[in-house]
Amino acid sequence: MRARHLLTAMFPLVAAPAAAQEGNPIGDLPILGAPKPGGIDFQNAATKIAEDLQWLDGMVLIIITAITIFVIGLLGVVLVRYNRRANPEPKAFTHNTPVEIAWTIVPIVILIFIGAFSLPVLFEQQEIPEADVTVKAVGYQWYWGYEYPDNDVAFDSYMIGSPATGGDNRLTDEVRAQLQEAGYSEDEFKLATDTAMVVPVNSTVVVQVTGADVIHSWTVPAFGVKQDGIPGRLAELWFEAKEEGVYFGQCSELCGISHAFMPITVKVVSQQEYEAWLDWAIAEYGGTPRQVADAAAAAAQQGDGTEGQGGLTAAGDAGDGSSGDAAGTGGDTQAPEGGDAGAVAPADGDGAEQPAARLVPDEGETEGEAGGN
Ligand SMILES: [Cu+2]
Repeated sequence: MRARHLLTAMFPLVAAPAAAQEGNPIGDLPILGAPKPGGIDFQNAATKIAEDLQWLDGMVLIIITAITIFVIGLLGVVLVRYNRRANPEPKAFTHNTPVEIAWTIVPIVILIFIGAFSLPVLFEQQEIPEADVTVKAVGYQWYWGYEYPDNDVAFDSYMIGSPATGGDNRLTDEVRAQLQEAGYSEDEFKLATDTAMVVPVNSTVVVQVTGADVIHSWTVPAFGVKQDGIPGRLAELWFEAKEEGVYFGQCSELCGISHAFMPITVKVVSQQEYEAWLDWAIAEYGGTPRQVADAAAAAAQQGDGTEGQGGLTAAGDAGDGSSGDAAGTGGDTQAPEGGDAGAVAPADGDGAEQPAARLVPDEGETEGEAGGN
């Protein structure tokens, strides 16, 4: 017993993931997006998308309930009034035109009513706005990798207690110690990761999701977002978190034996904390310092930017903010090494930083729409 305590006490020094996080400026945050034991409701909505989704769910639930009660009532009436004893001589007619028209029209009206509310929510999710922060989430078997393309920062995010952090996916005393060291409790086991995706509060975050090996799915329930990460494709989702805190998600596409052990941890922090973290991450993981990246982005937009965008197949792209921005990003990330941002931009503009162009390279207009609204 005593030795065990000693071990627990020693372990944070040896194997805690926090060791790799030394100097990380992000302090304690409340855990806002996590499942509750025995819970059946949604997690608290942390974005407008999640609020709208949950409202829609409630609204449709009312309609479903009304329909279900109505149908059960009808069945009850039929059972009582038209059984063999109560109604020994059944009528012989087979058609009733008014009733048939009603049971065709009424469901159509109900579906149109639902559609009138659900389509705007769908568009809200799928129309990707101009990003304040762009993060690329790459699903691997079995962890997530995050990249901040504007600053060339990239790191991996492993579940605390996974083999990569010295565990075997089980909750042991060492794992408890690791969780504690990283600021979590054992309730967050299988949710907490050693590193986290960090984003600023009240900012538009665009997450580009892809898979490196098989299909994964990046999901954070409190944000109301879920997007499959498909190898060879770059899909996008967006959110704007309203409150600072920790939000958890899990891979939501069965992706192999350790599918259950590749959770998602997102830390939403203030803008200042985010910038401090970004500077720390650039120093920790390597990347382009913010000032250099911003200057290069500005240069690319002024002069060479136009050229860079012209190099893309999309005419619609150059005109609209978000995609144009991404093209500028393509240029600026290369600028420190390549020297001339403009010369590099056309070549790498359709690389990792140019999602829309990748998906539909020949259709400028579709692209403009997809990226722009
Ligand atoms: Cu997965």
